[in-house]
Order: sequence, then C-alpha cells, then structure tokens
Amino acid sequence: MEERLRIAIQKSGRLSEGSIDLLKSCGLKISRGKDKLYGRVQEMPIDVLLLRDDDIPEFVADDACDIGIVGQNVFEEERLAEAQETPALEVKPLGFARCKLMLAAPKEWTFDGAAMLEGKRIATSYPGLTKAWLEREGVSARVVTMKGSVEVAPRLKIADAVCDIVSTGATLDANGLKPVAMVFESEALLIRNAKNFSAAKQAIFDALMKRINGVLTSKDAKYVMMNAPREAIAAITEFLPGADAPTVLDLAGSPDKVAIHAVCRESVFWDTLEQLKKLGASAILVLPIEKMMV
Ligand code: PRT
Ligand code: ZN
Repeated sequence: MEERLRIAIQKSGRLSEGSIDLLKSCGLKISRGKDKLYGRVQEMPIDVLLLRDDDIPEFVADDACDIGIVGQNVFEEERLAEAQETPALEVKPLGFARCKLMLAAPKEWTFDGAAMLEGKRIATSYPGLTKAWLEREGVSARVVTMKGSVEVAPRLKIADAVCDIVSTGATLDANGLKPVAMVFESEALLIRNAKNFSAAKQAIFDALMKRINGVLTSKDAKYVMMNAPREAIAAITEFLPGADAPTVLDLAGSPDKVAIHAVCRESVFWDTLEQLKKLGASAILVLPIEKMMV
C-alpha cells in the first residue's frame, strides 16, 4: 500500500485559513466535501484531517496523524498538562495566527506589577501557562479554569482578573478590562510525531518541508532593482535589508553607473526606497517573489 503523510489542521476557526493557504502555496489542493473531516491531496501522497484545534496535539502525539498545525498556546498548554506520555515535537513556527496570552485586569485597577495579584482569583482557559507565569513572577494566586467566555468572569465575580488570548484587544475593552502583563506569545506551529517516520514517509515529509521553507522565506522577500553611481555600490549593498551579495551589471553607454539587483529577505518599505534615493539610486523597482528554493 502506498504510504501517505497525514496532516492535521483546524477544521474551522482562526487557524484554518492560514493552514489551507500555506498548503496551497506549497502547490497542494485539498479536495473535500463540505462537512468532511478528511481531505485528500492529489499532488503529493498527503491526507489532511480537519479537526478541532484542541485535538491536534493529541492526534499527532498518538500517531493518528504524522504532523499538524496548531497554535503555540494550545501546544504548550497540552505539554504543561503532561497530557501525553510522548508529546509531539515542535518543528517550525509558521508566522500566522499571531496572538498574545495576556493577563488582564479591570480598567479601574492601577496595575503596578505582578505582586498585585497575590491572593487574587484569575480566570483562564490556559491554567498551565498561567500557573507557570505566576510561578516565575513569584506570586501565589488562585487559577480558575474556564472553557470559554473568560472575559466575563470579573463581572460575574467569579474572578478578579483574567488570563486570555488577545489580538486586537477589542474583546477585553468591551468587557471593562485592560491588558496588564504578557504571559505567552503565540503563532501557528508545525508539529510532528516524535517517532521516526518510515523511509517513504520521511521522504514525503522532507519534500513538504522544502516547499514550506520556500514559502516562508519568500513571504517578505522582494526582488529589488535600481540604477546607481558606481561609487555608491558599497553603501547601497550595506543598506539593503537582508540581502545577499547583489548582482552588479554595467549599464550600456554610462560608464559611471551600474544596475544593482538584489533579493531582500526582509520587508522593503517606502522609507527604504527614500533612503536608497538619498544614496544615489534611481529607477528603483521592487518586485514580488512568488517562489524561492534555497
Ligand atoms: O473550534 P475550535 O476548538 O477548533 O476553535 P477555537 O474556538 O478553540 O479556536 P479559535 O479558532 O478561536 O483559535 C484558534 C487559535 O488561533 C488559538 O489557539 C490561537 O493560537 C489563535 N488566535 C489568534 C486566537 C486569536 N488570535 C484570538 N483573538 N485565538 C483566540 N482569539 C480570541 C480570544 O480568545 C478572545 O476571545 O479572540 C478574542 C479576542 O480577540 P480581540 O481581537 O478582541 O483581542
Ligand atoms: Zn479549540
């Protein structure tokens, strides 16, 4: 029987779009029916399982799936809970679904440090991460575990403060709370089963990782082209954000000028262009890079 790599992603929620987009950028199309929990990829021997995000670390640890995409917050919380004898392994942060687990207190509090939480009750869906943070801060507080709607706990007098995921902060604000301390920073994470894959499965995994790495490195990368005075080459090369050695070409009929081409791996902003102009560059072009393999 043909070996296939099984990958677990979130069925619907804040990780789904990013996970599906990443697989798409790797050239994989998932065919599935509307409510199906299972999708098949045509382009590579890969099957996709669509799950609740909380189940993903366990499915991957238990060998029900080989790899998965999950929030670092959920992964770390499961690890701290020691829910698995042999937990899944972290492979790579993926750069999307960024958020922060934050301690938040009623707006009227004048927060002057973690010591303020001594003896208080903190509501959270992340008891492991919250307790680890309190321990690091040397504070003893009571952690009240709630599955959802954590932000209403202070109003219901179930807790004095909360520890919850924040992205824009609008939810906290609407509930009369303000973020006061950062507990954990999270983004989507690629994880894998801790056991060795068979040779065939390892080969599929390696091929997929090559494509994922290619997608991630080309994400912010730009191809930058410009003309510049020959004597400005050193200054421009030094200034270009995250560029390897650029290509320098002679310009026909202008012995004092050259064309400089470079791949910049970091974001190229308007002020980058303004700075390049100041260094003598002209006719600056910034082009997107669709694919890159290094
Ligand atoms: O159904 P399933 O169990 O699969 O999904 P879920 O509802 O448990 O998770 P989901 O889809 O909400 O989030 C999945 C993952 O996305 C989380 O584990 C985080 O890693 C990441 N993520 C990124 C977020 C947020 N941003 C986020 N804003 N997870 C949750 N939130 C919630 C937060 O809990 C709060 O209620 O959004 C609200 C705050 O948003 P702001 O913008 O008002 O601050
Ligand atoms: Zn969930």
